[in-house]
Amino acid sequence: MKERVQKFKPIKEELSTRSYSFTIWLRNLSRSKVYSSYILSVLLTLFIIFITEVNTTQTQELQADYELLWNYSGVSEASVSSNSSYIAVGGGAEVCLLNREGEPLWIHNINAGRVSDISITSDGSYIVVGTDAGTINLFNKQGKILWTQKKMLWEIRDYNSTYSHVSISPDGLYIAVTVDDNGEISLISREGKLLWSYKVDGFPGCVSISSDGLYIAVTVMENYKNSEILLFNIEGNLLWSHKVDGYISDVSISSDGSYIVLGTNSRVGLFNKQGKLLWNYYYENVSKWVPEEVKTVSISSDSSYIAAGTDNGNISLRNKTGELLWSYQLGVDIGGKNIYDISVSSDGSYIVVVANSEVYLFALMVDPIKLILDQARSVISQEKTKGFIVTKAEALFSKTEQDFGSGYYMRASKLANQAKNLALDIDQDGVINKDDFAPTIKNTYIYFILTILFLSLIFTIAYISNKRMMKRKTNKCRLIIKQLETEGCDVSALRDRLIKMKHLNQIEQEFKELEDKIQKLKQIESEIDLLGLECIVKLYSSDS
Ligand SMILES: [Ca+2]
Ligand SMILES: [Ca+2]
Repeated sequence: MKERVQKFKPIKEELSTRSYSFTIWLRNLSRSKVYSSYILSVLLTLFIIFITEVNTTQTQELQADYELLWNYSGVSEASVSSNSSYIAVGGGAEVCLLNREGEPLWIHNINAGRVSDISITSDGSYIVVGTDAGTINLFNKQGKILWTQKKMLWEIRDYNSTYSHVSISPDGLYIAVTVDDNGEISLISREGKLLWSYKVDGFPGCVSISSDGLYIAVTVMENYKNSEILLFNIEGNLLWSHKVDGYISDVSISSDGSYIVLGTNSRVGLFNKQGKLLWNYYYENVSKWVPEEVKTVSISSDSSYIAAGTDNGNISLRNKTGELLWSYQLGVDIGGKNIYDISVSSDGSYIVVVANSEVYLFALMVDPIKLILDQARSVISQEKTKGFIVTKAEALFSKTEQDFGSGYYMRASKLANQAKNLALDIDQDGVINKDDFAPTIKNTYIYFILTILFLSLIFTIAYISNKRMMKRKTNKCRLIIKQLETEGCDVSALRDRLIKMKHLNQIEQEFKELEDKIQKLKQIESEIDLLGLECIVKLYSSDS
């Protein structure tokens, strides 16, 4: 046994050398560890890409500042088209369409009742008017009354009711109506056909339909203490409902139905499409006993801006996260006007407010927007002169100018910032052109490729070192086998097996077994030599 240990000593020494340790490390790496480190690196690279993408898509929040353009008397309800080209207003029996300058385009006197609600399509093509005499009327842009719904509902159903609230989808295809007296919510087509009705337990109040007409938000007053907000789909199925303490004064849904804003008592609340309350903003009490009541709310169709008006004349504009962007106090000299209707244009550039029988148009101040556009324009031309291809930025900027010309100031400012960012960082990897070692290729892609190359290198080194080690071991085995063959042993089967082996540890095992066998054979050989032939004959005869 001693001899065997000594014989293996040189191999052990070899094992302890540094180069061998590195080979072992690589060999281990070539198995399970390398896969986990490979996956980890890929995930890390993807994470970097994700972070960079998120960073580049972030847009600057504009600090809004509005100015009062004009006001118009004799109004109780108002609704604004997408870029404030048209403002439909109603007061008493009069329905009027105003242009952006506050000039009446036409005035129409309805036959029965007073205007209780008004809603205009995004392009101003259709105006739906609800009255307290239980009628709904559809007007076109020219002021022609297309139909009046009274006969159908009153004759088919045997009750008198008041259409208190109406909302037309911005494309004008659907009109959502609530009938408070009989507790019904109805959806009517533009042609005046009743599509469905839904009976609720209580008095339905405000209604708001999304741009694509796919969602309808309705408020219901259950009793004097509790209200409820309901969301329906286009087929009239109730998607969810949410109970609210107190009285809900107004509801407004964004274009795609993603957000629903609610005005109730002294708070404004924002819900998502799934009915989850995202945030609440509470107004402080005006006096010790009287809270500031939220009377009206409106969300821009792009869901970026939420306007709210209170009975104390407070107008506020918030972003989706609830952060206050702008606020204004209407009628400070008379202790605040009672705001009862508010309507924000599609991109938040205009806010129409109705208070104390007057309609006010607030517009975003254009000078700061002009400045943003000028900055973007100069950055794009600068980058162009540096030799960067800025066609994407230029295309976006021309859209920006179009938007600005059409009165979509908020959108124009956002697009201008995006165009500027696109020109400054043409590959949108978060590194500006002048600091970017590859301005036209996203750096994360380069890092990703480098990671792949590095891992491939590790794989190759591990593979080669493994192969070398195997070769060394097999050669050693071959030598022993050869020696055994010259000594007259038949080891052909063992030789074939060793050559076919693909794994190092398998060869090592075989090699060890082989060494053991050789040792045993040598031991027997020496024993035979020592004992001599006589003893063997003796042993043989005693065994038998
Ligand atoms: Ca870049
Ligand atoms: Ca780059």
